Amino acid sequence: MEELILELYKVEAVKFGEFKLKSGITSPIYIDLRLIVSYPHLLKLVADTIWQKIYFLKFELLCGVPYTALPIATCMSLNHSIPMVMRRKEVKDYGTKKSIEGIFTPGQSCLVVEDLVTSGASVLETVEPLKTVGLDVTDAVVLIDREQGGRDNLAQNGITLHSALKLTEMVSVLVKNGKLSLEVAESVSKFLGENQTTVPSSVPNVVRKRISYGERALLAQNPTGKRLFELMERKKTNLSLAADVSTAQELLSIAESVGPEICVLKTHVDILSDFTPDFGAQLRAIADKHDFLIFEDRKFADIGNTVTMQYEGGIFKISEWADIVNAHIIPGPAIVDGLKLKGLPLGRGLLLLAEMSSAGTLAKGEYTNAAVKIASDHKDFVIGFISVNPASWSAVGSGDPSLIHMTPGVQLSTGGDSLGQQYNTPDSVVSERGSDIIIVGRGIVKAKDKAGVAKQYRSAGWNAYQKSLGI
Ligand code: S5P
Repeated sequence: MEELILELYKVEAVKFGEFKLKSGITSPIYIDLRLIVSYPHLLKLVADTIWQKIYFLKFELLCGVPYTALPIATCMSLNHSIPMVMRRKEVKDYGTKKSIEGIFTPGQSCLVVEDLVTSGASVLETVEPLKTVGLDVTDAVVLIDREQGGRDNLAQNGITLHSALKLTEMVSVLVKNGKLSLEVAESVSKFLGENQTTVPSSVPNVVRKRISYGERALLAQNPTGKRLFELMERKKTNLSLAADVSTAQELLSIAESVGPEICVLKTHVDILSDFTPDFGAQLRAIADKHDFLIFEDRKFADIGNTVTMQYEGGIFKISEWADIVNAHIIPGPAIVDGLKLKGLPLGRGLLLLAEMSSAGTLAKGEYTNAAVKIASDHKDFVIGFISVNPASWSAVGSGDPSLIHMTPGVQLSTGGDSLGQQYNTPDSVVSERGSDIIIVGRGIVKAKDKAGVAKQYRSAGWNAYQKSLGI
Protein backbone atom coordinates (compact mmCIF):
# COMPACT_ATOMS: atom_id res chain seq x y z
CA MET A 1 0.00 0.00 0.00
CA GLU A 2 2.88 2.29 0.89
CA GLU A 3 4.38 1.69 -2.54
CA LEU A 4 1.14 2.72 -4.22
CA ILE A 5 0.80 5.88 -2.14
CA LEU A 6 4.38 6.96 -2.88
CA GLU A 7 3.91 6.23 -6.56
CA LEU A 8 0.70 8.30 -6.70
CA TYR A 9 2.58 11.13 -5.04
CA LYS A 10 5.52 10.78 -7.42
CA VAL A 11 3.38 11.11 -10.55
CA GLU A 12 1.50 14.02 -8.93
CA ALA A 13 -1.83 12.26 -8.82
CA VAL A 14 -1.91 13.67 -5.27
CA LYS A 15 -0.74 17.23 -4.75
CA PHE A 16 -0.58 19.55 -1.77
CA GLY A 17 -0.85 23.34 -1.86
CA GLU A 18 -3.77 25.70 -2.30
CA PHE A 19 -6.35 24.57 -4.81
CA LYS A 20 -9.58 26.28 -5.63
CA LEU A 21 -12.34 23.69 -6.03
CA LYS A 22 -15.40 23.96 -8.30
CA SER A 23 -17.44 24.87 -5.23
CA GLY A 24 -15.20 27.89 -4.59
CA ILE A 25 -13.64 26.34 -1.47
CA THR A 26 -9.86 26.33 -1.17
CA SER A 27 -8.48 22.86 -0.49
CA PRO A 28 -4.96 22.02 0.72
CA ILE A 29 -5.02 18.79 -1.28
CA TYR A 30 -5.79 17.95 -4.88
CA ILE A 31 -6.24 14.46 -6.24
CA ASP A 32 -6.39 13.76 -9.95
CA LEU A 33 -6.36 10.10 -10.85
CA ARG A 34 -7.10 10.70 -14.54
CA LEU A 35 -3.41 10.73 -15.29
CA ILE A 36 -2.82 7.15 -14.15
CA VAL A 37 -3.68 6.01 -17.68
CA SER A 38 -0.24 7.33 -18.62
CA TYR A 39 1.44 4.85 -16.26
CA PRO A 40 0.34 1.30 -17.11
CA HIS A 41 2.16 -0.25 -14.15
CA LEU A 42 0.39 2.19 -11.81
CA LEU A 43 -2.99 1.57 -13.41
CA LYS A 44 -2.46 -2.15 -12.89
CA LEU A 45 -1.39 -1.60 -9.28
CA VAL A 46 -4.51 0.50 -8.64
CA ALA A 47 -6.80 -2.14 -10.18
CA ASP A 48 -5.13 -4.96 -8.22
CA THR A 49 -5.28 -3.01 -4.96
CA ILE A 50 -8.98 -2.31 -5.43
CA TRP A 51 -9.60 -5.95 -6.30
CA GLN A 52 -8.14 -7.06 -2.97
CA LYS A 53 -10.90 -5.10 -1.22
CA ILE A 54 -13.84 -6.76 -2.95
CA TYR A 55 -12.84 -10.10 -4.44
CA PHE A 56 -14.90 -11.95 -1.80
CA LEU A 57 -18.14 -10.13 -2.61
CA LYS A 58 -20.65 -11.70 -4.92
CA PHE A 59 -21.14 -9.74 -8.13
CA GLU A 60 -21.70 -10.69 -11.72
CA LEU A 61 -20.97 -7.40 -13.44
CA LEU A 62 -18.69 -4.40 -13.02
CA CYS A 63 -19.52 -0.82 -13.85
CA GLY A 64 -16.96 1.97 -13.69
CA VAL A 65 -18.14 5.51 -12.96
CA PRO A 66 -17.25 7.58 -16.04
CA TYR A 67 -14.64 8.61 -16.87
CA THR A 68 -11.68 8.13 -14.55
CA ALA A 69 -12.76 4.74 -13.23
CA LEU A 70 -13.50 3.24 -16.65
CA PRO A 71 -9.91 2.07 -17.31
CA ILE A 72 -9.67 0.77 -13.72
CA ALA A 73 -12.88 -1.26 -14.12
CA THR A 74 -11.61 -2.50 -17.50
CA CYS A 75 -8.40 -3.81 -15.91
CA MET A 76 -10.42 -5.63 -13.23
CA SER A 77 -12.70 -7.06 -15.89
CA LEU A 78 -9.79 -8.33 -17.98
CA ASN A 79 -7.81 -9.70 -15.05
CA HIS A 80 -10.70 -11.62 -13.55
CA SER A 81 -12.94 -12.27 -16.58
CA ILE A 82 -15.90 -10.40 -15.17
CA PRO A 83 -18.14 -8.73 -17.75
CA MET A 84 -18.70 -4.98 -17.58
CA VAL A 85 -21.57 -2.70 -18.30
CA MET A 86 -21.07 0.99 -19.00
CA ARG A 87 -23.17 3.92 -17.98
CA ARG A 88 -23.52 6.63 -20.56
CA LYS A 89 -22.74 10.01 -19.13
CA GLU A 90 -24.82 11.68 -21.79
CA VAL A 91 -27.88 9.69 -22.86
CA LYS A 92 -28.24 9.96 -26.62
CA ASP A 93 -31.50 11.45 -27.82
CA TYR A 94 -31.28 9.47 -31.02
CA GLY A 95 -30.69 5.77 -31.74
CA THR A 96 -31.21 3.37 -28.87
CA LYS A 97 -31.38 5.98 -26.08
CA LYS A 98 -29.78 3.47 -23.73
CA SER A 99 -28.37 4.69 -20.46
CA ILE A 100 -26.58 1.41 -19.75
CA GLU A 101 -24.54 -0.26 -22.46
CA GLY A 102 -23.59 -3.94 -22.48
CA ILE A 103 -25.40 -7.20 -21.98
CA PHE A 104 -27.16 -7.93 -18.69
CA THR A 105 -30.33 -9.40 -17.25
CA PRO A 106 -32.39 -7.69 -14.54
CA GLY A 107 -31.58 -9.13 -11.13
CA GLN A 108 -27.87 -9.55 -11.85
CA SER A 109 -25.61 -8.00 -9.25
CA CYS A 110 -23.32 -5.19 -10.28
CA LEU A 111 -20.38 -3.69 -8.41
CA VAL A 112 -19.72 0.01 -8.98
CA VAL A 113 -16.07 1.03 -9.32
CA GLU A 114 -14.91 4.59 -8.72
CA ASP A 115 -11.54 6.28 -8.29
CA LEU A 116 -12.36 8.65 -5.47
CA VAL A 117 -15.30 9.37 -3.22
CA THR A 118 -16.01 12.72 -1.59
CA SER A 119 -19.76 13.04 -1.03
CA GLY A 120 -20.78 9.88 -2.88
CA ALA A 121 -22.91 11.86 -5.34
CA SER A 122 -21.12 10.65 -8.47
CA VAL A 123 -21.34 7.02 -7.33
CA LEU A 124 -25.09 7.52 -6.80
CA GLU A 125 -25.42 9.03 -10.27
CA THR A 126 -24.21 5.70 -11.63
CA VAL A 127 -26.12 3.54 -9.14
CA GLU A 128 -29.47 5.06 -10.09
CA PRO A 129 -29.57 4.16 -13.81
CA LEU A 130 -28.19 0.71 -12.99
CA LYS A 131 -31.04 0.16 -10.55
CA THR A 132 -33.54 1.60 -13.02
CA VAL A 133 -32.69 -1.15 -15.51
CA GLY A 134 -33.21 -3.76 -12.76
CA LEU A 135 -29.63 -4.47 -11.71
CA ASP A 136 -28.94 -5.24 -8.07
CA VAL A 137 -26.45 -2.69 -6.74
CA THR A 138 -25.43 -2.87 -3.11
CA ASP A 139 -21.70 -2.18 -3.10
CA ALA A 140 -19.24 0.32 -4.51
CA VAL A 141 -15.47 0.22 -4.34
CA VAL A 142 -13.12 3.17 -4.60
CA LEU A 143 -9.39 3.65 -4.51
CA ILE A 144 -9.50 6.66 -2.21
CA ASP A 145 -12.08 7.67 0.37
CA ARG A 146 -11.62 11.37 1.07
CA GLU A 147 -13.45 10.83 4.37
CA GLN A 148 -15.80 13.74 3.80
CA GLY A 149 -19.05 11.91 4.49
CA GLY A 150 -19.29 9.81 1.31
CA ARG A 151 -19.37 6.52 3.18
CA ASP A 152 -22.34 7.54 5.33
CA ASN A 153 -24.16 9.19 2.45
CA LEU A 154 -23.86 6.02 0.41
CA ALA A 155 -24.91 3.84 3.35
CA GLN A 156 -27.99 6.01 3.69
CA ASN A 157 -28.79 5.11 0.11
CA GLY A 158 -28.26 1.39 0.65
CA ILE A 159 -24.74 1.23 -0.81
CA THR A 160 -21.83 -0.20 1.16
CA LEU A 161 -18.59 1.54 0.36
CA HIS A 162 -15.31 -0.37 0.21
CA SER A 163 -12.17 1.71 -0.06
CA ALA A 164 -8.58 0.73 -0.65
CA LEU A 165 -7.15 3.88 0.91
CA LYS A 166 -8.35 6.57 3.25
CA LEU A 167 -7.07 10.07 2.65
CA THR A 168 -5.73 10.37 6.20
CA GLU A 169 -3.82 7.08 5.77
CA MET A 170 -2.20 8.46 2.61
CA VAL A 171 -1.23 11.61 4.43
CA SER A 172 0.37 9.67 7.30
CA VAL A 173 2.39 7.52 4.90
CA LEU A 174 3.63 10.65 3.13
CA VAL A 175 4.56 12.26 6.44
CA LYS A 176 6.36 9.08 7.52
CA ASN A 177 8.36 9.08 4.28
CA GLY A 178 9.34 12.71 4.62
CA LYS A 179 7.26 13.87 1.65
CA LEU A 180 4.95 16.04 3.69
CA SER A 181 5.36 18.25 6.74
CA LEU A 182 3.27 17.74 9.85
CA GLU A 183 1.91 21.25 9.34
CA VAL A 184 0.45 20.38 5.92
CA ALA A 185 -0.88 17.09 7.30
CA GLU A 186 -2.67 19.02 10.01
CA SER A 187 -4.16 21.48 7.52
CA VAL A 188 -5.51 18.54 5.52
CA SER A 189 -7.11 16.94 8.54
CA LYS A 190 -8.60 20.31 9.57
CA PHE A 191 -9.95 20.76 6.03
CA LEU A 192 -11.57 17.31 6.10
CA GLY A 193 -13.14 17.97 9.47
CA GLU A 194 -14.58 21.28 8.33
CA ASN A 195 -15.80 20.10 4.94
CA GLN A 196 -18.11 17.19 5.58
CA THR A 197 -20.75 16.63 2.93
CA THR A 198 -24.29 15.34 2.91
CA VAL A 199 -26.25 13.97 0.01
CA PRO A 200 -30.03 13.90 0.08
CA SER A 201 -31.32 10.36 0.21
CA SER A 202 -32.45 9.26 -3.23
CA VAL A 203 -34.71 6.70 -1.61
CA PRO A 204 -36.59 8.70 0.99
CA ASN A 205 -38.20 6.78 3.83
CA VAL A 206 -36.25 3.61 3.20
CA VAL A 207 -34.63 4.17 6.56
CA ARG A 208 -37.58 4.36 8.90
CA LYS A 209 -40.38 2.84 6.87
CA ARG A 210 -41.15 -0.73 7.87
CA ILE A 211 -41.21 -3.10 4.97
CA SER A 212 -42.13 -6.77 5.10
CA TYR A 213 -39.68 -9.51 6.02
CA GLY A 214 -40.23 -10.95 2.54
CA GLU A 215 -39.12 -7.72 0.88
CA ARG A 216 -36.19 -7.47 3.23
CA ALA A 217 -35.07 -10.99 2.24
CA LEU A 218 -34.34 -9.53 -1.19
CA LEU A 219 -32.13 -6.85 0.36
CA ALA A 220 -30.09 -9.05 2.72
CA GLN A 221 -26.59 -9.77 1.49
CA ASN A 222 -25.69 -12.68 3.73
CA PRO A 223 -27.25 -16.07 2.88
CA THR A 224 -28.27 -16.76 6.49
CA GLY A 225 -29.78 -13.27 6.84
CA LYS A 226 -31.76 -13.90 3.65
CA ARG A 227 -32.89 -17.34 4.85
CA LEU A 228 -34.02 -15.91 8.15
CA PHE A 229 -36.21 -13.22 6.55
CA GLU A 230 -37.64 -15.80 4.13
CA LEU A 231 -38.29 -18.25 6.94
CA MET A 232 -40.13 -15.63 9.03
CA GLU A 233 -42.30 -14.66 6.09
CA ARG A 234 -43.02 -18.30 5.22
CA LYS A 235 -43.64 -19.58 8.73
CA LYS A 236 -45.25 -16.37 10.01
CA THR A 237 -43.28 -16.18 13.21
CA ASN A 238 -40.82 -13.69 14.68
CA LEU A 239 -40.34 -15.58 17.92
CA SER A 240 -36.93 -16.81 19.05
CA LEU A 241 -36.67 -19.17 21.98
CA ALA A 242 -33.76 -18.73 24.39
CA ALA A 243 -33.49 -22.38 25.40
CA ASP A 244 -31.57 -21.76 28.62
CA VAL A 245 -31.76 -25.18 30.25
CA SER A 246 -29.01 -27.17 31.91
CA THR A 247 -28.96 -30.39 29.88
CA ALA A 248 -28.76 -31.20 26.19
CA GLN A 249 -31.52 -33.74 26.64
CA GLU A 250 -33.90 -31.13 27.98
CA LEU A 251 -32.90 -28.69 25.24
CA LEU A 252 -33.53 -31.18 22.46
CA SER A 253 -36.90 -32.05 23.92
CA ILE A 254 -37.93 -28.37 24.11
CA ALA A 255 -36.66 -27.85 20.56
CA GLU A 256 -38.91 -30.68 19.45
CA SER A 257 -42.03 -29.33 21.18
CA VAL A 258 -41.55 -25.56 20.64
CA GLY A 259 -39.82 -25.88 17.23
CA PRO A 260 -43.03 -25.42 15.20
CA GLU A 261 -43.60 -21.96 16.77
CA ILE A 262 -40.19 -20.32 16.30
CA CYS A 263 -37.91 -18.85 13.67
CA VAL A 264 -34.71 -19.12 15.74
CA LEU A 265 -33.63 -21.30 18.63
CA LYS A 266 -30.97 -19.64 20.74
CA THR A 267 -28.54 -21.77 22.72
CA HIS A 268 -25.87 -21.30 25.40
CA VAL A 269 -24.07 -24.51 24.68
CA ASP A 270 -21.58 -24.01 27.52
CA ILE A 271 -24.29 -24.44 30.16
CA LEU A 272 -25.20 -27.98 29.08
CA SER A 273 -23.82 -30.50 31.59
CA ASP A 274 -24.24 -33.50 29.25
CA PHE A 275 -22.93 -31.99 26.01
CA THR A 276 -21.64 -34.60 23.57
CA PRO A 277 -20.06 -34.03 20.13
CA ASP A 278 -23.21 -35.20 18.37
CA PHE A 279 -25.34 -32.48 20.02
CA GLY A 280 -24.98 -30.19 17.01
CA ALA A 281 -26.11 -32.84 14.54
CA GLN A 282 -29.09 -33.78 16.71
CA LEU A 283 -30.23 -30.17 17.08
CA ARG A 284 -29.70 -29.56 13.35
CA ALA A 285 -32.00 -32.47 12.52
CA ILE A 286 -34.76 -30.95 14.68
CA ALA A 287 -34.12 -27.49 13.18
CA ASP A 288 -34.46 -28.88 9.67
CA LYS A 289 -37.61 -30.80 10.58
CA HIS A 290 -39.36 -27.78 12.15
CA ASP A 291 -37.83 -25.10 9.93
CA PHE A 292 -35.92 -22.87 12.34
CA LEU A 293 -32.36 -21.53 12.53
CA ILE A 294 -29.88 -22.16 15.34
CA PHE A 295 -28.24 -19.21 17.09
CA GLU A 296 -25.43 -19.96 19.54
CA ASP A 297 -25.37 -16.96 21.86
CA ARG A 298 -21.59 -17.20 22.33
CA LYS A 299 -20.97 -13.43 22.62
CA PHE A 300 -17.43 -13.59 21.26
CA ALA A 301 -15.31 -10.73 22.57
CA ASP A 302 -11.65 -11.43 21.81
CA ILE A 303 -9.11 -10.48 19.15
CA GLY A 304 -9.63 -11.76 15.60
CA ASN A 305 -7.15 -14.63 15.85
CA THR A 306 -8.53 -16.01 19.11
CA VAL A 307 -12.17 -15.91 18.01
CA THR A 308 -11.39 -17.95 14.89
CA MET A 309 -10.27 -20.75 17.21
CA GLN A 310 -13.14 -20.31 19.66
CA TYR A 311 -15.65 -20.39 16.80
CA GLU A 312 -14.31 -23.45 15.05
CA GLY A 313 -12.46 -25.47 17.68
CA GLY A 314 -12.68 -26.79 21.20
CA ILE A 315 -15.30 -29.34 22.19
CA PHE A 316 -18.22 -27.30 20.90
CA LYS A 317 -17.16 -26.74 17.26
CA ILE A 318 -19.81 -24.03 17.05
CA SER A 319 -19.28 -23.15 13.40
CA GLU A 320 -20.29 -26.69 12.40
CA TRP A 321 -23.85 -26.45 13.63
CA ALA A 322 -24.85 -22.86 14.51
CA ASP A 323 -26.32 -20.80 11.66
CA ILE A 324 -25.86 -17.61 13.67
CA VAL A 325 -23.45 -16.44 16.38
CA ASN A 326 -23.01 -13.04 17.99
CA ALA A 327 -20.11 -10.83 19.03
CA HIS A 328 -19.35 -7.81 21.16
CA ILE A 329 -17.64 -5.02 19.24
CA ILE A 330 -15.36 -4.03 22.11
CA PRO A 331 -12.22 -5.42 20.36
CA GLY A 332 -12.97 -3.38 17.21
CA PRO A 333 -13.90 -4.52 13.69
CA ALA A 334 -11.20 -7.21 13.48
CA ILE A 335 -13.41 -9.50 15.57
CA VAL A 336 -15.81 -9.51 12.64
CA ASP A 337 -12.99 -10.24 10.19
CA GLY A 338 -11.83 -13.17 12.36
CA LEU A 339 -15.26 -14.74 12.64
CA LYS A 340 -15.97 -14.07 8.98
CA LEU A 341 -12.90 -16.02 7.97
CA LYS A 342 -14.42 -19.19 9.41
CA GLY A 343 -18.14 -18.42 9.12
CA LEU A 344 -18.60 -16.92 5.68
CA PRO A 345 -17.35 -19.94 3.69
CA LEU A 346 -20.01 -21.96 5.54
CA GLY A 347 -22.67 -19.34 4.75
CA ARG A 348 -23.07 -18.42 8.44
CA GLY A 349 -24.21 -15.03 9.78
CA LEU A 350 -23.18 -12.79 12.68
CA LEU A 351 -25.17 -10.50 14.98
CA LEU A 352 -23.43 -7.60 16.70
CA LEU A 353 -24.41 -6.68 20.26
CA ALA A 354 -25.31 -3.03 19.79
CA GLU A 355 -27.32 -2.72 22.99
CA MET A 356 -28.04 -4.99 25.96
CA SER A 357 -31.17 -5.53 27.99
CA SER A 358 -29.48 -5.45 31.40
CA ALA A 359 -29.72 -2.47 33.77
CA GLY A 360 -26.75 -0.11 33.62
CA THR A 361 -25.49 -1.46 30.29
CA LEU A 362 -22.57 0.47 28.78
CA ALA A 363 -23.67 -0.44 25.24
CA LYS A 364 -25.36 2.81 24.29
CA GLY A 365 -24.80 6.09 22.43
CA GLU A 366 -21.47 6.15 20.57
CA TYR A 367 -20.95 2.46 21.25
CA THR A 368 -24.22 1.61 19.53
CA ASN A 369 -23.33 3.95 16.65
CA ALA A 370 -20.01 2.13 16.25
CA ALA A 371 -21.86 -1.18 15.99
CA VAL A 372 -24.02 0.27 13.21
CA LYS A 373 -20.93 1.40 11.34
CA ILE A 374 -19.16 -1.96 11.69
CA ALA A 375 -22.28 -3.76 10.53
CA SER A 376 -22.68 -1.54 7.48
CA ASP A 377 -19.04 -2.18 6.57
CA HIS A 378 -19.48 -5.97 6.80
CA LYS A 379 -22.92 -6.68 5.41
CA ASP A 380 -21.70 -9.81 3.65
CA PHE A 381 -21.35 -11.46 7.06
CA VAL A 382 -23.16 -9.33 9.65
CA ILE A 383 -26.89 -10.03 9.46
CA GLY A 384 -27.98 -7.57 12.12
CA PHE A 385 -27.96 -6.69 15.79
CA ILE A 386 -28.89 -7.64 19.29
CA SER A 387 -30.73 -4.45 20.14
CA VAL A 388 -33.22 -3.09 22.65
CA ASN A 389 -34.61 0.10 21.16
CA PRO A 390 -33.40 0.46 17.58
CA ALA A 391 -36.14 2.98 16.75
CA SER A 392 -34.27 5.46 18.95
CA TRP A 393 -30.89 5.06 17.22
CA SER A 394 -29.53 8.09 15.49
CA ALA A 395 -26.53 6.77 13.54
CA VAL A 396 -26.67 7.03 9.77
CA GLY A 397 -27.67 3.64 8.39
CA SER A 398 -29.29 2.47 11.61
CA GLY A 399 -32.60 1.87 9.84
CA ASP A 400 -31.02 -0.30 7.14
CA PRO A 401 -33.82 -2.73 6.21
CA SER A 402 -31.38 -5.41 5.06
CA LEU A 403 -30.21 -5.92 8.66
CA ILE A 404 -32.29 -7.69 11.30
CA HIS A 405 -32.87 -6.78 14.95
CA MET A 406 -33.25 -9.41 17.64
CA THR A 407 -34.29 -8.26 21.09
CA PRO A 408 -33.95 -10.13 24.39
CA GLY A 409 -35.58 -9.14 27.66
CA VAL A 410 -39.12 -9.97 26.54
CA GLN A 411 -42.03 -11.20 28.64
CA LEU A 412 -45.77 -10.79 28.37
CA SER A 413 -45.64 -8.13 31.08
CA THR A 414 -42.91 -5.62 31.89
CA GLY A 415 -40.60 -6.07 34.89
CA GLY A 416 -37.23 -7.66 35.56
CA ASP A 417 -35.33 -10.27 37.53
CA SER A 418 -33.13 -9.89 40.58
CA LEU A 419 -29.93 -9.79 38.50
CA GLY A 420 -30.53 -6.79 36.30
CA GLN A 421 -32.59 -8.28 33.46
CA GLN A 422 -35.27 -5.85 32.23
CA TYR A 423 -38.36 -6.96 30.36
CA ASN A 424 -40.52 -5.28 27.73
CA THR A 425 -43.61 -6.72 26.06
CA PRO A 426 -43.63 -8.20 22.52
CA ASP A 427 -45.84 -5.35 21.31
CA SER A 428 -43.57 -2.65 22.69
CA VAL A 429 -40.42 -4.36 21.36
CA VAL A 430 -41.67 -4.81 17.81
CA SER A 431 -44.17 -2.05 17.15
CA GLU A 432 -42.71 0.78 19.27
CA ARG A 433 -39.03 -0.02 19.61
CA GLY A 434 -38.64 -1.12 16.00
CA SER A 435 -37.19 -4.58 16.54
CA ASP A 436 -37.92 -7.63 14.37
CA ILE A 437 -37.49 -10.73 16.51
CA ILE A 438 -38.44 -11.22 20.14
CA ILE A 439 -36.12 -13.46 22.14
CA VAL A 440 -37.96 -15.15 24.98
CA GLY A 441 -36.26 -17.35 27.55
CA ARG A 442 -37.73 -17.91 30.99
CA GLY A 443 -41.13 -16.64 29.85
CA ILE A 444 -41.44 -19.92 27.91
CA VAL A 445 -38.88 -22.25 29.45
CA LYS A 446 -40.27 -21.96 32.98
CA ALA A 447 -43.86 -22.49 31.85
CA LYS A 448 -45.53 -25.85 32.32
CA ASP A 449 -47.11 -25.87 28.88
CA LYS A 450 -44.11 -24.56 26.93
CA ALA A 451 -45.60 -25.06 23.47
CA GLY A 452 -48.87 -23.42 24.50
CA VAL A 453 -47.13 -20.37 25.99
CA ALA A 454 -44.82 -20.17 22.98
CA LYS A 455 -47.93 -19.91 20.78
CA GLN A 456 -49.05 -16.89 22.86
CA TYR A 457 -45.69 -15.16 22.41
CA ARG A 458 -45.69 -16.06 18.74
CA SER A 459 -49.05 -14.46 18.13
CA ALA A 460 -48.19 -11.38 20.23
CA GLY A 461 -44.96 -10.91 18.25
CA TRP A 462 -46.58 -11.47 14.88
CA ASN A 463 -49.52 -9.15 15.63
CA ALA A 464 -47.07 -6.43 16.65
CA TYR A 465 -45.18 -6.91 13.37
CA GLN A 466 -48.37 -6.65 11.34
CA LYS A 467 -49.36 -3.56 13.29
CA SER A 468 -45.99 -2.01 12.49
CA LEU A 469 -46.61 -2.63 8.78
CA GLY A 470 -49.99 -0.94 9.10
CA ILE A 471 -51.93 -4.17 8.55
O1 S5P B 1 -28.62 -7.97 26.18
C1 S5P B 1 -28.89 -9.16 26.19
C2 S5P B 1 -28.40 -10.03 25.22
C3 S5P B 1 -28.78 -11.35 25.25
S1 S5P B 1 -28.33 -12.34 23.94
N1 S5P B 1 -29.71 -9.66 27.14
C4 S5P B 1 -30.07 -10.98 27.20
O2 S5P B 1 -30.85 -11.33 28.08
N2 S5P B 1 -29.57 -11.86 26.26
C5 S5P B 1 -29.88 -13.31 26.32
O3 S5P B 1 -31.29 -13.46 26.12
C6 S5P B 1 -29.58 -13.97 27.65
O4 S5P B 1 -28.29 -14.53 27.67
C7 S5P B 1 -30.65 -15.03 27.75
O5 S5P B 1 -30.24 -16.19 27.09
C8 S5P B 1 -31.83 -14.45 26.98
C9 S5P B 1 -32.88 -13.82 27.85
O6 S5P B 1 -33.46 -14.76 28.69
P1 S5P B 1 -34.75 -14.45 29.61
O7 S5P B 1 -34.92 -15.71 30.40
O8 S5P B 1 -34.43 -13.28 30.49
O9 S5P B 1 -35.90 -14.21 28.66
